[in-house]
Amino acid sequence: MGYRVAVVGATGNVGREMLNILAERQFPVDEIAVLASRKSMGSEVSFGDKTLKTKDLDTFDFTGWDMALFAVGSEATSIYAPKAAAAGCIVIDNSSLYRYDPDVPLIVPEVNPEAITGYSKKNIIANPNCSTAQMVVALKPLHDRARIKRVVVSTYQSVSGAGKEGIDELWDQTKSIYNPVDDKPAKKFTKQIAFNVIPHIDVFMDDGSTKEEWKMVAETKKIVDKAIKVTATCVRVPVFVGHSEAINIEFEDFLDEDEARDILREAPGVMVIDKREDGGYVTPVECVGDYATFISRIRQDSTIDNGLNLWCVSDNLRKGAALNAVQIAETLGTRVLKKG
Ligand code: 11C
Repeated sequence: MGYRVAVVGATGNVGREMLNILAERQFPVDEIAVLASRKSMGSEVSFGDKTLKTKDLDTFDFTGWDMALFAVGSEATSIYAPKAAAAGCIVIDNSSLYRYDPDVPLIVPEVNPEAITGYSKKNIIANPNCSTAQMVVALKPLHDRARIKRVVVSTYQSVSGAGKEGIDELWDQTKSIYNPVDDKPAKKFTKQIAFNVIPHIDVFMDDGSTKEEWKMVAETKKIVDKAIKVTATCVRVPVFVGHSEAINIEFEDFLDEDEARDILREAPGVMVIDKREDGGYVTPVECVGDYATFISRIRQDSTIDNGLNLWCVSDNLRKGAALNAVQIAETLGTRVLKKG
């Protein structure tokens, strides 16, 4: 016996990846509903070897459905997630709406699967921001060994984090560089993204940081340990898929780079590719379509007593969004619902 699963926002980049990953991982599905806004109603999406027609989210009755994977913005989530949850359907939400709610668990299955039981207060589980998800998969096993005091992270985030409009803007601007008559001014991003980098993701906060940077701080504390201090600089780069991060970590205890490499090699969800030679590291184009969080360039930071540097790359549409949501569904299945 399997589950009755709804995918909300099934025509978007993340919704389509959720369907691909549910099929790839053979999640035990008895029935699947693909839901979208009325304007996309009737669009077709793939689920394994089947083609499914989307249904209208607005009129869908969630009663009797086990779980709904939400991949829509916070505004639509604020309307439909409480409706689904009230009908007894457990919501796994990819938006930021519930992440910081103390009554909603924020889950990365490799890191804090035990916290999933907290879902019952609101019938909602939150999926973290993509840049946090890949970082905490790398931090957790190192924290367990040597206690992390402080993290300094700089991100190099792909345009797919900003959705289809972000992808289109990089594509169109890149082409227009070679055809200046067809000028494509910045619309989705605040400055030209083709052949450029932009140190600004999401809105500005009062302290001068951006919301994306704030999310990395707040979410790392909620998922791993509230004692960990994080400071982040988040940057958009002209890459289609795959977020990269340069992470500097200060520990309470000494951790040798070779031991760190061994710990990460054993860690769930992590793939270490770390040869000290030309090309002996992972770049975003190589991680597209993969499940793993890739770690390279592991090395001691000799400017402090207990410091390490590393390079962390992952597919932001997968581990950063759809894969993590499906892993939450799997964890819910094995730890709570126990049907599959
Ligand atoms: C980006 N990280 O790359 C964002 C996208 O809070 O779920 C995901 C935003 C979020 O633009």
